[in-house]
Amino acid sequence: MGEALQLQLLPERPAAWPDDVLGVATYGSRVASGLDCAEAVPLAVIDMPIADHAPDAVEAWRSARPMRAGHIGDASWRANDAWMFVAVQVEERASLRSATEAAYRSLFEALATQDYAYPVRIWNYIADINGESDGLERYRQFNIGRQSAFLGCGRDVSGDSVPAACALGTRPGAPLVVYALAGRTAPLAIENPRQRSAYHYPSRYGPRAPTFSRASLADWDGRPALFVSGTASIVGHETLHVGDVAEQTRETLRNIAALLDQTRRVRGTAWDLRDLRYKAYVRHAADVATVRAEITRACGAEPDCLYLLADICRRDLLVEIEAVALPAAEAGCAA
Ligand code: 3EB
Repeated sequence: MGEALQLQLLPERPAAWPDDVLGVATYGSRVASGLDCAEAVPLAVIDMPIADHAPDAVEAWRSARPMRAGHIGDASWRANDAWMFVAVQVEERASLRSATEAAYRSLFEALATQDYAYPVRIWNYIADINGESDGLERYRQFNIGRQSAFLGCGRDVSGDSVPAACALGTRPGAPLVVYALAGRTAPLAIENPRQRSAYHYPSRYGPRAPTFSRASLADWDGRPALFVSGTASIVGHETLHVGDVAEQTRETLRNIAALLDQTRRVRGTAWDLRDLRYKAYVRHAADVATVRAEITRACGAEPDCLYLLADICRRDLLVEIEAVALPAAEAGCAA
């Protein structure tokens, strides 16, 4: 693997992690959920079934430069001079809101110890995301805790420095799992002209708006990497095509295409839907074939996409799609 950030998807955990692994997220319901602190690399274990029969999917982030690693609070991290990966796991004790605040404080603390000022992309996995506890939908509680940690740590909750993110549901009782990639230079947040910025959603979606940008463009050594947040069938701030998974998938892909257009306008990059690598979260197993067919049609050929079964943060959403475009690996480097 080369020096630029790389993402590799493996069918199972290798016996040992290569030296250039920054951090790992595993999906699947075979392994126990949680974060394994005994591992040599930060490992976010997400208890989420894979749609393709495969028991596990291992998402390994790699970058061939000298690494250091550590733990602080609930966070486990590994970093080189360009990228930092942080995995956080918090058991929910008092409330999801306080667990979220604790997770984010650990995340920001880990970044600060290594002078990584800029979280670029954050993945959030929340047990029973559409359930209710303490009289409020759990995703809304999560949003309160997240926003209050951002504010408490002196971070903006709107505008250019808000990281890209996603937030999906896991099994009730699972711990809160958050993982992130961060950099030392400010990424550019990209918003979607078709959608209200999530940090400006009206309060009918919850007392505190979600703190995330639609995409984040990082530039390392002149090579841009684009992280597209979880994207759904939302135009303005409203869910469209309730009950119609094919139309929701098409609307979601129109949103991602609009983000790529916007990225082209602000930075002159030239990515197209077919250049991205995807993760698709599908609420109902019976809808996976439809989602796959729509993604394949929009890309012109079947893209690299991991299909997962998950609850989405609004009850009326049936699908959410995230994506990345990474610099090509340098020629001549062994895999
Ligand atoms: C949306 O656009 C759909 O709370 O971090 C997408 C990506 C969504 C990230 C988050 C939520 C989040 O509002 C949901």
